[in-house]
Parts: sequence; structure tokens; C-alpha cells
Amino acid sequence: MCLRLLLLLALCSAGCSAAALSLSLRGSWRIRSGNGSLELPGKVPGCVHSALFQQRLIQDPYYRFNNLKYRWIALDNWTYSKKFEIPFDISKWQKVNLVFEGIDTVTEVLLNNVSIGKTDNMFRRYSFDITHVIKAVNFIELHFQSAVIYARNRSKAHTCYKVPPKCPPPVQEGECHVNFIRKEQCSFSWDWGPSFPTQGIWKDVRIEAYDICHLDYFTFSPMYDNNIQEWNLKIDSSFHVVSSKPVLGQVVVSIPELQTQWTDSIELQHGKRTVKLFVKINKNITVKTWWPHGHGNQTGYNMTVLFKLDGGLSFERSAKVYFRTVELIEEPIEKSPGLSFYFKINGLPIFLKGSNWIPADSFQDRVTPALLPMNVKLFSRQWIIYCLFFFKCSAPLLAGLAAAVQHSWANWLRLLLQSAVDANMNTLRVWGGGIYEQDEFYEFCDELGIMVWQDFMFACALYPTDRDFLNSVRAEVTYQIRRLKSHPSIITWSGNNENEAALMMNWYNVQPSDLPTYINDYVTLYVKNIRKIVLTEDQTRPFITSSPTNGAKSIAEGWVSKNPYDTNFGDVHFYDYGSDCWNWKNFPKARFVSEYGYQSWPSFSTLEKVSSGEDWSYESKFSLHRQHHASGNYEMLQQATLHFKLPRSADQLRTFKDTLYLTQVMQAQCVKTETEFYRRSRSEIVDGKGQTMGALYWQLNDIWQAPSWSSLEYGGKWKMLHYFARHFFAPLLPVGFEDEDVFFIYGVSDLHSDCMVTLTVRVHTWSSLKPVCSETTKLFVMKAGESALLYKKPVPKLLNCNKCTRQSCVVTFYLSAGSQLLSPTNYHFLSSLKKAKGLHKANITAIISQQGNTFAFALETSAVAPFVWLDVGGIPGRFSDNGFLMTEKTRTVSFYPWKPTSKRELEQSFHVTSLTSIY
Ligand code: BMA
Repeated sequence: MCLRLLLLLALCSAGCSAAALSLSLRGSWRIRSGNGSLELPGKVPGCVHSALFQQRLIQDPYYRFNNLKYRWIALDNWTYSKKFEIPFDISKWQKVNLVFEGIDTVTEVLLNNVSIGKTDNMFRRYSFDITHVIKAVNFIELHFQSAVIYARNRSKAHTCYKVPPKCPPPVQEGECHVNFIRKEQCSFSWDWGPSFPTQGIWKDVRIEAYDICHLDYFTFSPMYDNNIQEWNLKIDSSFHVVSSKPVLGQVVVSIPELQTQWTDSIELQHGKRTVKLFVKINKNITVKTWWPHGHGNQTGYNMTVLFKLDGGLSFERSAKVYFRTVELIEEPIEKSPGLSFYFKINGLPIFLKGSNWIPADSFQDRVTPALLPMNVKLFSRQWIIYCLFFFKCSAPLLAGLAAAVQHSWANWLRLLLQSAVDANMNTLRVWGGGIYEQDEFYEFCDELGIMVWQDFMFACALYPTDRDFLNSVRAEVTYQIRRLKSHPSIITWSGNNENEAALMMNWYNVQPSDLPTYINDYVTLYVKNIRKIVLTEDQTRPFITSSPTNGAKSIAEGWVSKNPYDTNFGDVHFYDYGSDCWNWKNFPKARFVSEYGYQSWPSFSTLEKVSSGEDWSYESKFSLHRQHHASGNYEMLQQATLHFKLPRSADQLRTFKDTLYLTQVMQAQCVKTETEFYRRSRSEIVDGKGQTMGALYWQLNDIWQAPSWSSLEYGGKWKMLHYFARHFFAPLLPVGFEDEDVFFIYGVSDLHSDCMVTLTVRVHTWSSLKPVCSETTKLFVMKAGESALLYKKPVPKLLNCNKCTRQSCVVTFYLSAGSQLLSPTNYHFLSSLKKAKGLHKANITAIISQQGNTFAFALETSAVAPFVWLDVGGIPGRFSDNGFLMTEKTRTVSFYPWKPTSKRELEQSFHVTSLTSIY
């Protein structure tokens, strides 16, 4: 009885009106294995893996080699079932639908033993008409088919020609033919992630009963009319009208803060009907636009849309409306072949700085604020049940508890996105091999000012274009655009990840004679279908067919360019692990770099949770097993040895930890050099190349605890790279580099107005905590939104200071105005650190004190220390700075905890490493 009450209480909210009822089927279901040998309770939303773990039938799937041990789970065909009663008279309703917000993936759905539909796409919303099948007491079953077996069968059935790649590289230990199933592509493994092809009901499910008519979806887009300089709002609402007579009524749109109220009469005929409204925003009120982080506020306005229909029927929707324009500018550049490629927001060119987003977990239901084990989350859900049965909680208390659980889910995402903003990023690319993220992700991006480059979910593969596949994709794309297009954060749609490149650079060794077939498939899928739908559904943001692409040039070449990596057009992805990353000449001076990066290992405290003592060496089976990029572990050390000596402690565990640290040093320094090169290239054309207007490194986050290109570890801990990003993405940045024995400093500004600054350049010897030479320029103007040369000196002249040599000295520099520091203090190494002379072992101590919610770490060093790394193990939180070059005796750093901790706990976990302590 109580549980039934919960169902009703929880879901008679949005969508409910006088003539509609909604009943949630979330919560506890039964799950059965193919042959019935296993039967267990499981949560919805959720998946089989999570249910097995919650019932303690399996260990943490991320522990050690469990991804291989539990491969059988994805090869079985599971069944989800549930008995439920309808606590009202269902027969009275004209229409009853069963709505799934997301099913993962291939199922046949049966209600009371009647097949009501099939599913094959995890990115779609499914609605099944169950009017004639639903009863007072019901039994629902979802017969899942293994995604792995389904993909294999679809590939087999595609007899006319092969659609490569067949399987992922062996090092990924994954499953094959993922391109034949509309499911998270990386769930069959990736070069940074495990294979966990989940099965389950991964999003909400409910029954909707209604009479007369029902509001199926509601979406809107603000549009700016340049001619008359006015904002308008296009609102589309789609109804299903069951009444045979037309339904008359009125719609009222109101945005009080903009003193805008719009009323119109409507008439809805029987069937599926879309009401299109065009609302003019009151032009006497100044509309405050939405700006990306670092460029202004993220002002939004509350809007309500009320449909008042015949017979007292009404539907109301509230939403936040944000106003902004976005343009992708591809135009000729003086003294340069090719075209520009940059984004203008509200008419202003903006340098996109940020990273690439991948799914935060293989099991979407497992994401909690600090990625605590599932049972912690379960515990809070359990509380709701206890509360109901034993304490007879009131409805508001229940709602509060439910909100707390929901909140914790949302907080985890918020933490990752907040970390992006805290590192001065303004853009994330939602990469095409993962998922279209949940609503909260985009809501947070709207609120935080993170621009989203949204890929459609196709990656690193060719795809079939048979009728079923295309129909499924069309439904997916239409649904996702309608769900997401009102978010100002999304600034572009992109057809896929790297598929133009895969095709044209012949990654899969297709016969030249077969190429036209694959090109035809490519154009059919991304141009004739996806692009066509985008243009119909959303006229407010650009569409590019692929990333990387040459943009207009690719279009001119029939949608596929011979070389999609052409630096004179569009965006590029760039990876080079072998060349020296300290040498900027190895990087492409491109228009936009949407992927580039280097791998590193996560910290020991993160790895420790999923490994055991025998795993803790760089050469262990475990270290090899977690590395999914062929030769990745070797490449990291190779890159590191170009500039650093490798750790060589007699203690194996110490050496392992020091090696993890060194891979992070290498990664942070490499991505710093590369990003600074892109940022300083924004305003110049050299030999026809340049005007770089975007740098999105690969990749922001991790899906599990393993080596990868990420700057945030699984669990959210900042790697050294993330602390570096906070500096190299700073709005005002001095960038130092050398060319032909001359040292240059460029000043990069992302600001909207010019500012007066001075530049201070200091030379330090490794052997002393006092700078030996220091010079400060006169005040000069740093132009808004530009990069310009600030300082130039031949290296021998720079070294003409206290007998400096390249090996014995290091340069630091910063921008300031009076006593106000305006930029991070940047540095330039004049030689590899393995050759540095005078570096002493630094003894670094810290005195920790609590200051309100934060903790101060007062540091003192005995010597100059490069890459000072403060670590508090598994205590969640971040420092104000880390991985820095300590050239002064003392320095205070703050620690911001993400959950309550104490001075004592921090003191016990604290460990400091710097470059000299690993030798
Ligand atoms: C790019 C991405 C991903 C991959 C990364 C690192 O190709 O699009 O597919 O994980 O490089 O290899």
C-alpha cells in the first residue's frame, strides 16, 4: 500500500493535469538471467551489473581484472520484470501509454504477456500504446538480448559488404561490431576504458494515462532578428489529441522579468499536432545575453507557458530561457590560404579553451557525488523505504529524501563541471563515442557558462545505412535535438568523431574500389539524414559533419576532404607521443585544435581502491591490463626520459608511486607547452598558418581507474595537468618560448577590454631561493582578445646574469599592475631538467591550519623545487595550486575539501613530492 502511494506521490507532477495521470515504474524490479539460474532484485533506472553488485553476487566490476571475469554478464540475455497495480480505475482513460526515457538497448517489451513493442536504440525515448493491454493488476517483462550478440548478428546479416572496423585492437580487450548497434560506442571498450556492454532500463519509466489530449514534448529556441535588432522566441509544443472533436483553447507565454506576455488562441485537431508559437520579446526591455564563462554573466529568465484548453484542461510548463547568438565564421584570411574557423558568441569572437568529455562511468546509475561505492547510494534509497514502512513518514519528508538522493547524483556531475570552470575552461566537447548526457549536465553547463560542442554518437568507425538503422538514427537525432536545443550552452552540433578522417585516411584498409560505397554511406548518414534533421529542427546553431573536418572545404569536396587534418581549414586532432613535446615546432599551427593530448597514470590513492599489493609496479600484469592504448606505458616513459631521469628507488612501491608522479609531470608539461602554443597563435599568421581560435585537449575525465589522457581522475581528483590547465587557460597569460636561441614572451588576453600591465622577468639559479636577476617593463597596453609579442631577448643575453648557464638557471615571468598580480607566474626551462645543475634535494614541510571550510597549508622549502606535488590521498577536494615550481622559501596553499574532513585527517594523509625527491 505504502509503496503504491510512493509511486503516485513521486510522479503526479509535470505532465499531470486535470485529464492526465502519471504513474512511475521506477524502483524495484526483478531481474532474471537467460536460463533462469539467477534471479535478483534490481533498481530502475539501473543495469544488470549494478544489480548483481548490489546483491553482492559480483565484486566491484572495476576491481583488478573483473572486467574480463564478468564478461559473461553482457553475453547473457536478461529479463527485467515487475508486477504492479494501478491504484486508480485505468479503464476510464481514453489513452494509456508506457513511456521509457531510455532502454539499454535491445528488448522486446511484454505487458500481461502481450508483446507491445521492440527497442534497439539506447538514445531514444520509447512510448508504447498500452490502452488495450493495461489492467488493474499487471505484469511487465522486458526480454533483453545481449548487445554483443545482437551487434554480431546484425553485422553477419549485412552480407553485401563489410562495415569496418570489425573489432577493437586486442589491447582493449573489448567486444566487436559496436557500429552495428545504437548504444554507447565506448561500452564495448575504448583506448581509455573497459568493455561493459550493460543491459537495463537506464532512465525513467512511467505510465501516462490521458483523455482529450496530451502534451508530448515542448521545446523552444531564442532567435535574434538582426534586421530589426529584436529577440524572438520560437516555441514548439507537440500534442497527441485523442478527442475526435477539435480542442479549442488559449496559450499564454509569460516572461515577467522581460515584461513579455503573449497570448494566442489554438485549435487542436484529432491526431498528432504541433503548435508553433513565435513570441516577440518586449523590445523596451534590455535583454541580458548569456555569456560563456570568463566573458560575462549567464543571465536567464523564467518563462511559463500555459495552455488553457476546453473543459478545464490545462498544461503548464516552466523553463529558463537564455538569449545568445552563435556563429561559426569561415572566411578568407589575409596572407593565408584556406579559411578561418572560429565561433562568435553574441557577435564577439571567442577563443574556445577546454577539453573533451567522456561518460563519467561505465554504469551511469553508479555516479554519486564522490563516486562512493554503490551501496552508499543504495543506503539512502533504502532509507526512503524504511521511512515509509516503519516511521510512516510524511509526504514532504519523503519528497525531501528523494530530492537528497537525486541531488547527490546531480552533485557528482556538478563537481566535474565545476572543476572545468575552476580550470578557466569555457568549452567541453561531448565526444561522439559516449552518450548524449542527461538534462542536468546541460543545465549545469548553462549555469556555469560552459559551451558544449555536441557530437552525435558515432565514433571511429564506418556505419551501416540500411533502412532499419537509418530509421532508428532518425528517431534518435530528432528526439535528442528536441530535448537539448533550448540549452544556450550547446553551440554546435557535430555529426561524428573522426569518421571523415577514418574514411579518407583509410584507417581500415578498404579497397580503393569500395571507397565510393563507403563515401555514399557517409553522406547518406551524416548529410542526407542527420544534417537534414538538424536543419529542420534547429536553425539556431551551426552543424559540422565531423570532427575533425575541413568545414566549408569538406563540403566543397563532396562532404569528405582528401585530408581532413588540413591546418588551413576547420578543426584538427593532433597526437604525437614520440616527438619532444617541449618543442613547440612539433605542433600544428591550425585554425582550431579540438583534440590533442598525452597520457598519464592516476594517483596511487585512486588505483589502490581497485588493486592489490602485487599490482603495484609499473611492469605488473595489472599495469599492462589497465593500459588500453598499445605501447602507452612505454610511450609515457619515453616522453618522460627526454627531459627527466626515471625514478630509481630501491623500494619497489616507492618507485611505482614516483613513476605515477612522473607521468603526471610529463603530461602536464606537454599539454602546457602545446596549449600555450595554440593560445599564442590566435592573432598571427606565420607562413600562411595561424589564427588558432580553439584548444580542447583530450580528455577531461575518466571512466575508470586507469592510465589515460584525462586531467581529472575517476572520482574527480585533479591530476597535475588540471592544476596546470588552471594556469595555461588563465584569461591573461604570458607565454614564453624559444626560437633560434632567442627567448620570446607573448601576452595572451581573453578579456573584452584593453588593460595596462607590466611584465616582470626573473632569472633564478636552481641552487638558490633568491632570484639573481629581475627586470620589469614599463606599463603597456595589452589589447583585448589578442596575443602579442611582449618581450624578446637572445638567450645568451638573458643568461648574462650571475654566470648563468642553460643548465643552472630558470626563467619566471608574470604580468602585474602595481602590486596586483594579473596572471599566473609562468616559467621557461632553458634545458632539460635531467641536465639541471645545482638542483638540491628539497626538504618541504607543511603546517596545516583550518580556516572556516578550507584548510591552509603553509609550506616551507629548503631549496628551489620543481613540480611540487601536494597529496592528501583519498580525501576528496582540491588545492588552490599544485605541481608548481617553488622558487621562494615559503608559500601558502589552500585546500578546498569536497566533503567534511579535519586537520588531523589531512595531516595523516599528507605527502609531498617534488622532482628531486624521486631520485
Ligand atoms: C581520439 C579520440 C578518442 C581517443 C583519443 C585518444 O581519437 O576521439 O577516440 O580516445 O583520440 O586516442
